[in-house]
Amino acid sequence: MDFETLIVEMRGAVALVKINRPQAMNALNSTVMKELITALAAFQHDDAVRAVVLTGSDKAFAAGADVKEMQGVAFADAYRGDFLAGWGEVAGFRKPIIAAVAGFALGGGCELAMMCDFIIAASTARFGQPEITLGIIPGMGGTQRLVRAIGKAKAMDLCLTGRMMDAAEAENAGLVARVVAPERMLEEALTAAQKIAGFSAPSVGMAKEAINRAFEQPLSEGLRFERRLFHALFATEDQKEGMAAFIEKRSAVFKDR
Ligand code: CO8
Repeated sequence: MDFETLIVEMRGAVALVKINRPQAMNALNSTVMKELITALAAFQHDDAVRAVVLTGSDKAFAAGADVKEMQGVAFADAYRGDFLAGWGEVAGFRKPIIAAVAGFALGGGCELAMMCDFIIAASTARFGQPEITLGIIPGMGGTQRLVRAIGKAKAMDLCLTGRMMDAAEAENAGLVARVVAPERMLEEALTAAQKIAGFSAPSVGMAKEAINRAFEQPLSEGLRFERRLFHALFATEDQKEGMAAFIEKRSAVFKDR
């Protein structure tokens, strides 16, 4: 796949997607959005892609939406065109997607990382929602996903002051799953993605779906939803294979059936 703002490489069954706008700290302009949506739509239908790692450069995962592109936007156009709504497609991606974050993940960059299933960060990573300094607020989930990830106190602190959080604070707060040395970050994310890619796709997909459902409904409904998916997996060949492999002390060979 050839893109202007993305570099896509296959690493086994994992698609590695790098945001590549070095001149603008990987700011997320409309081309990045369109290209990422196009890439994810292609991955969704490609059986060779079993997981995705989304990353940036060592300086910036993404320093936010492109301020230079946004500056002249008028309210009526933003409203009528549902400006930035397309980014929701990333959150709706059904295969596993890991954000591998080094350097700045600010504004839309932090929001994009939070749309992924989990974040593996380099110790250099810095997260923040500096929109308030520009006279706006987060527009793609910052006020909502951040509260769920790190709670009201820190979400308010970040969104109201515009300050940045380093990787250690982000890990302590629960935004980040793992923090590793910068030179190990990509390997760590690719290894995690390869591991997930080796499991049965229906169980991976259902685990993701059930966890995401926790944000949408009360506990009793979430537990019922989880249990129904759990029951459903007993209809798969992979459940029989996974359990037989455990009992026979061998590795499971999953067929996604
Ligand atoms: N947009 C456009 N250009 C940018 C952006 C950006 N967000 N960030 C950096 N750049 C550009 C700079 O303008 C500069 O370009 P030039 O060389 O032409 O002047 C180049 O990248 C390098 O940047 P700096 O010289 O500023 O580099 P520093 O190392 O001094 O600073 C920072 C790095 C701290 C990251 C700094 O660039 C910065 O503060 N950037 C802006 C961060 C920001 O405010 N982000 C929030 C944007 S608003 C937003 O994201 C709304 C979200 C809505 C939803 C979006 C969905 C994805």
